[in-house]
Amino acid sequence: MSTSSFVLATANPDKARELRAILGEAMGRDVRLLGRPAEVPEVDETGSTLEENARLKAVALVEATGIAAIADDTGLEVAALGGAPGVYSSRYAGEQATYADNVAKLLAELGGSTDRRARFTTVALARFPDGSEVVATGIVDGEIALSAVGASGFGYDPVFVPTEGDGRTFAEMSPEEKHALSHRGRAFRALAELLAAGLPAPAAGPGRPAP
Ligand code: ITT
Repeated sequence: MSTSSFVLATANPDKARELRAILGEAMGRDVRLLGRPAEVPEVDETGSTLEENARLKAVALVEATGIAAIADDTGLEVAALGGAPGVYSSRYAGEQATYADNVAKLLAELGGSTDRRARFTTVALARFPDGSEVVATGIVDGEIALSAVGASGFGYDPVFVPTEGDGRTFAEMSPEEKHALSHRGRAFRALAELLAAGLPAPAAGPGRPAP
């Protein structure tokens, strides 16, 4: 893999900011990250898995720009809701839902449930113009808080309390604290290691999402 320039496939500025911080730290000067060109239409996330959706986004950007692309797809699975919102995390409260709408729906659906276990999973995918790929997964387990707390981060961060933390939600942490524990931090540090080693995506095993 000789490419050291990538276009970021995400249309979400909050995710782009996190990706630049995590990959900047993990890859330093080895990588140049270009923003998604505004004229590229938003990609329909029609896949049924995080990996399929990450691939759809990366392929669209490779086709539009001719250079390698980096994409991620992230889902929040809540045990008491049978794994919802999962791949529908961004549209949980409807197509035009805001972060606050999604958080409000999640808290309403969970109600007073004592089982508040939850998991964020990110599939990180680098796709090259020759069709080769590198894929890595990052997971963080936690619990859904009883109410939203904190103003950092984005999305479901105000209600997600990571198990390995100190009881604060992701939205109460600095970006560095969140990235050290987060699904996205883990997925992209693993992706950076695979890219540095120049490995193609393995058929199974570490670095691939669980079935
Ligand atoms: P792109 O597809 O353009 O990358 P997106 O916002 O649709 O942007 P995802 O499908 O990966 O990105 O994420 C789905 C939603 O999950 C996202 O809109 C947030 O509401 C939530 N989410 C993702 N990462 C999160 C994080 O680190 N913390 C909290 N919520 C997050």
